[in-house]
Amino acid sequence: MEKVLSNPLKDALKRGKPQYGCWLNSTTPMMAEIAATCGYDWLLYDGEHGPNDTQSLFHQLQAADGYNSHAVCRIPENHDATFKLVLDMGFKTIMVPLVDNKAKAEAAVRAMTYPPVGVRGVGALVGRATRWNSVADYARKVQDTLCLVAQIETVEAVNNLDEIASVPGVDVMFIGPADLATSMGFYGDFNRPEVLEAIESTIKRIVKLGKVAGAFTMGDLSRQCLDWGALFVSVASDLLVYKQGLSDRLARFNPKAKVEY
Ligand code: 3PY
Ligand code: MG
Repeated sequence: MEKVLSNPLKDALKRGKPQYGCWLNSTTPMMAEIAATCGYDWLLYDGEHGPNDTQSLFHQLQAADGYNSHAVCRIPENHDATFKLVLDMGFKTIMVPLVDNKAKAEAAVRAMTYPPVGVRGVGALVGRATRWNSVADYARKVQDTLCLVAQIETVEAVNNLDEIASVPGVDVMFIGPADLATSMGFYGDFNRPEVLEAIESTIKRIVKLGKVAGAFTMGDLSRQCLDWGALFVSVASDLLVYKQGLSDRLARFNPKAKVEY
């Protein structure tokens, strides 16, 4: 079980240790707990592209507590009220989609920080983050244990990379290849050479700027991103592994089985 006022993922990244993650879109506590038994450094609960709501995020977080995989929450948008909800639940690492410029990065940092610096509302004493008022001094001590992962996934964000990296409180800059490819005009196709070149050069620039680089990857791209200097890399997706595993199993016995759409 992870201590309330600690963030082993952030600590490991500071030490330059690669952290391998799994993307979870299945939205159920049982699937989250199964994933937590596999030894990933982090599990991402996807509030942007999965049918998650506040309750499902909360119950997955509870189910997978007690294992060693750090919980990361991707929120649906860069919105103050959403940060507040998931931070009060006890998520400490928050991924924010579409951080395209400095103003959006600063807004995310403010949403994760208590006044007078930021705008996070004070209510964690009735939340799981403080184990319901069991952790004294939470508000004063929590900030260093929070980790902000800003998604770099548009041409605009790549163009504004230096400015975004200059914002204190942005801990990780994380490439979303699908949105980046689409923003470059190649609808979702992140295997195109132009997109792979953009991913490589962006990771290398992030590292040069002194920030931790990350990327959503699968298969060969995971290895390449690690070789290019990324430390925070997703290497699996629960739903894609599930579907592939079920299809492969059936194909051994009935290679012709398929469903028409
Ligand atoms: C993307 O590829 O756009 C992501 O955000 C990763 O899911
Ligand atoms: Mg994306």
